[in-house]
Amino acid sequence: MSDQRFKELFTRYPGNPIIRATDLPYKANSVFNAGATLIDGETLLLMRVEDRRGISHLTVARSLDGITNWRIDPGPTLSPSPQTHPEEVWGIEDPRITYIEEQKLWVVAYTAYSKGGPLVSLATTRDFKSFERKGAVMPPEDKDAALFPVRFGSRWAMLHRPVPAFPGVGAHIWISFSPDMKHWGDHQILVTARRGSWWDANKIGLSPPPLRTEKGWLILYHGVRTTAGGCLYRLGLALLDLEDPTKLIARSSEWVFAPEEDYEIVGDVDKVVFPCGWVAEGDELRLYYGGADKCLALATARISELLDWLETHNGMDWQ
Ligand code: BMA
Repeated sequence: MSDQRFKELFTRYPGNPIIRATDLPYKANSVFNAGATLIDGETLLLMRVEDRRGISHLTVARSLDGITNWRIDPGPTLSPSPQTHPEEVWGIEDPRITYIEEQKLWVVAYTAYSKGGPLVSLATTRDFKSFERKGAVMPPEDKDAALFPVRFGSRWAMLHRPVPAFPGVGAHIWISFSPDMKHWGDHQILVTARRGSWWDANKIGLSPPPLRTEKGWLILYHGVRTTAGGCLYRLGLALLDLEDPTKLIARSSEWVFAPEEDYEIVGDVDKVVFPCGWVAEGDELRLYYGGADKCLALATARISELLDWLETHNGMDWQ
């Protein structure tokens, strides 16, 4: 339980978890880590569903208020396709959705679990019924990717998290650019994992896609702290320059959200909060996150409060 003496930036929906495996119209082990967007006046979640072989696919749920009465597709919406895309042989996971106004379509960045390790794949859709795959765009090991919704100059930009071959150097968030969303280059390290005892030491990754605000691109990222009792997944904030997203202008010192409730502490992987999507309506933000790799939960926040807090808790000097 959170400490009631201090106001938290994110408020959990009291009816959490909002979706469990038993809410699905078919048999599955778990439902978690959903991408989110608005479509036809409704909230759409593209949920990671792990079946009882251990292989994940993606399934759509829709709701008018984004909180209750989820209507879930009768079967998997997007299944791995190892015949046409061998890199999807062990499943597809953790989708992040970006709406590209210029092309009137959504780009889904997801993890394809290949025999060489997890990598970044992209697919596009106009209706979340049919999808067009662009295929693998980053080699393994790489995940936690999402596109920005606009071009910078003539190029698209993507955040992602490659894992280096040398474990000692840390896994950081990178930014890369592309003329066509298929061929990516100009790779640069953007947000580095801290070291030592920090909550975001050694391994970090993007959570939902970057969110445009008047002060910059708002980033929510997870920090993976390795402890004697296993890994702890917690969330912090960062801000990138609006015109030049290679410029990190603020970064939180403290984490802003951490596993506290039973459904976040105990599951298939304990002590994990893992958001892949958020939806902004005015100043109100709805964050959708996986709880302990087992269920889906919701928390809300005010964008203005997150930005104000980041100004007073900027930990840029503490790398
Ligand atoms: C990450 C991803 C997530 C998962 C998390 C905790 O590496 O695989 O899908 O929620 O680990 O197990």
